Amino acid sequence: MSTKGGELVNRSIDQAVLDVLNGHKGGCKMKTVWDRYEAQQPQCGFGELGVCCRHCMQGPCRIDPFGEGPSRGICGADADTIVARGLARMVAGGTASHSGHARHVAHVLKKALLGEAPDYAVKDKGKVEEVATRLGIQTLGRNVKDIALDVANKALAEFGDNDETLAWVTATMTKGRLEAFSRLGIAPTSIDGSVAEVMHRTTYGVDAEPVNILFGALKCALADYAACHIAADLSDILFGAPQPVLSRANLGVIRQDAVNIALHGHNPLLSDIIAQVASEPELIEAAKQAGASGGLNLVGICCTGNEVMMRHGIPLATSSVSQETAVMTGALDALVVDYQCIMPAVATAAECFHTKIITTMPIAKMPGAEHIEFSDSKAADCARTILRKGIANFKNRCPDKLCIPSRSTAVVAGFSAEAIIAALSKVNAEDPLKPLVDNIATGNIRGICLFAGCNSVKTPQDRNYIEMIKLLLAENVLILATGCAASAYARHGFMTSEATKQYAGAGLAAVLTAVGEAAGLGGPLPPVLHMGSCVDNARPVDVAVAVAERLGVDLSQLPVVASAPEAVTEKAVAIGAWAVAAGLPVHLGLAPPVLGSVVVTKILTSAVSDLLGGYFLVEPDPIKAAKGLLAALDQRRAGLGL
Ligand code: BF8
Ligand code: SF4
Repeated sequence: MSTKGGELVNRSIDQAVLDVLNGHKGGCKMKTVWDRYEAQQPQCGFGELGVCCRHCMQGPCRIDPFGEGPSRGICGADADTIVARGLARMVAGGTASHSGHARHVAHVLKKALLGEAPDYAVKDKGKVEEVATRLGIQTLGRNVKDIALDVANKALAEFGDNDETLAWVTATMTKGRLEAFSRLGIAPTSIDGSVAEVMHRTTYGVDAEPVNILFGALKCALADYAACHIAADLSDILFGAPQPVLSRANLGVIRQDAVNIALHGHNPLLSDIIAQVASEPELIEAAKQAGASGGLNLVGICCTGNEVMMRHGIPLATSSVSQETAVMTGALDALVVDYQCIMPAVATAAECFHTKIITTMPIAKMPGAEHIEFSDSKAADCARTILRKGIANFKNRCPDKLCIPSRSTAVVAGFSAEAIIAALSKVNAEDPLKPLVDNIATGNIRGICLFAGCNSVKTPQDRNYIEMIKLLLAENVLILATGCAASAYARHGFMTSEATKQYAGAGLAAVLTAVGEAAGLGGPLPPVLHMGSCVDNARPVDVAVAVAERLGVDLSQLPVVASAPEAVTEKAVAIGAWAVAAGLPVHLGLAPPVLGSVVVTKILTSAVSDLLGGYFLVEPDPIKAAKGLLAALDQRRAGLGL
């Protein structure tokens, strides 16, 4: 088995993934994402540069990047227009996904409060108060259900027609950001409206001005930010704000002696209920009766995995690009999916094994899968039905096909903004942010880097993450992580006290030790704080905004940067765009399809910085990328006189 990049090792640096790729018993029919990537070579250069357009049926049109062929599409659109339109549509796709997730949670919260979804209830009363207060909803003397209903209604109103800027933007951003958004005309007033507007302005014969299109994309991206924040807030209300929790990560969490059921996708609405009912004695007994002495074992994949790890300590099996390897262990009795980042290839992989693929959402079905429709009015019954399917499938497991790597690492996850503030308050109860701010000022913490985004087949899985972080930690940069970035650091052992001792520079290690010990963890905080799934990227913003307000500066002045070194999805593009709007330098390890336009590339990598402070930094080499981020942090420190 070879690949474009050479040996198998070039597919991933996760040894558990390599163990399965090397040792699986799926036979020669078994193909993975890496085989299919190889079969796609060479990929279309026009597409890679973003200079092809299919927005009308006169096309497809493509622009010759070398200047020898057509410089305009049939309608007259040039490379700048075509690239900007394509990028804006990626942002709209990402926003539609996050906002679909957020709307779903908001509807279920409302139904729960009206008694129409009896398996859900307000779990975190403190969060209801916190969100309501932030939004200016009256809380004094009111019962929590009424307050929560106002929050749910306010969230649902964000999707429709509004005259004002979205409440979740106004209530969670700095004054300086809000002024910049209004000055540039990018403050969104409707989540659905922003997505629809991008689709409108990028259709045949509407917006041809690349700068104007990019402003439209930024407005949509800010709607994506609001949607992510709503999803995180409302999930906390229903299921509790995460608190530090011990767990494990990597394929070794799949157990030979148990019925293994993987939860994959993004939305916790079903997976949290599955996590709750999985401890019912009848189900555990049923698993034992089926022959699994170890009972029931839930594991997570992708962001659903992050959600259930953060709230229930359920171990994480693997991340997006390696999702097929979970099936290839031969020990996954069911793979339960909701939506987003689920490769249809899991059903193809399951043809070589016994795994039952179960789809649950009406908008996300897949050939080869069994569909058990999720009903929020009967969520627990639905969860039990799914678990029983997995249990019943245990008997079909073929012992000859097992290939479970023994590798897994310990993880401390669950660092919501609330959990971070709570840990800091153990050091200074009066002023919890003071230890953080003081240590940034002294340089013990040189800056903060948020790692987000996916694992891509275009680079060895996890390599960029791991090489970058080793350098950044040694240079005293505190790391926050979400999504598949969090998965990478979890699987490689960066979310433990030991990792702080091994990798953090002296200043950072001292701070993490002081906070960890004060918080009663019996050792340092991990050097990488797992803040959750991709919608949870709103959580680090909350921390950064609190720090900015404490210092009386704007987000664009803080020594805070972000990186998506292996980004894949439209959702990652939307998040990257709003992080730039929030004022952050944002590193991308793989170039998005924009390089066919010099104008768009220059705007994204430099001109936007004059307007918003944030900008994209594209650098495939992880060491150069880490150095670039350090330089950006130092520039900001100098700007603050540090
Ligand atoms: O929302 S990091 S591959 S799993 S898109 Fe998907 Fe990317 Fe993973 Fe979560 Ni986020
Ligand atoms: Fe070609 Fe213009 Fe149609 Fe795009 S919108 S396919 S550039 S004619």
